[in-house]
Amino acid sequence: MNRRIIASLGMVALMSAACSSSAGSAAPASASAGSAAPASASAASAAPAAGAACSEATGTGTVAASIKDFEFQPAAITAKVGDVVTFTNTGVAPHNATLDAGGCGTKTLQKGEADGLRFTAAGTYPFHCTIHSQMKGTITVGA
Ligand SMILES: [Cu+2]
Repeated sequence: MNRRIIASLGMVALMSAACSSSAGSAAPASASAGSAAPASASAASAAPAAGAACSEATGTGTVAASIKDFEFQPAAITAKVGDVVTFTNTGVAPHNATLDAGGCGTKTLQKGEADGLRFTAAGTYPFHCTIHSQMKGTITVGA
């Protein structure tokens, strides 16, 4: 009896260990999205899921948007496939623009810094600032 209990406890331990390690590697972006600055770096490089349609593109873009404290301007951005949407932080606080779906986002921008996102597929891409989750916007990419 005791051996069966010990054996099944061992199974549970094994299963939960396997479970937590696979969950940990599957979605690091969304898990850390609420936290802060380092999230954008890992989100940009980590998950190619939504990133297939979007990649970080430094330099100037064909569509300009600004990030003020604490809103995106405009919040509804329109672009075409192949465009780089460049965000410039004109506020004092650090901000970023990260797709809600994960896998793609700007680096965290200090005041005056800019970073862009290049889109390779049409679609509607809601995004937010991972530092201030109330900051939201949508990028609509047309063909
Ligand atoms: Cu922000």
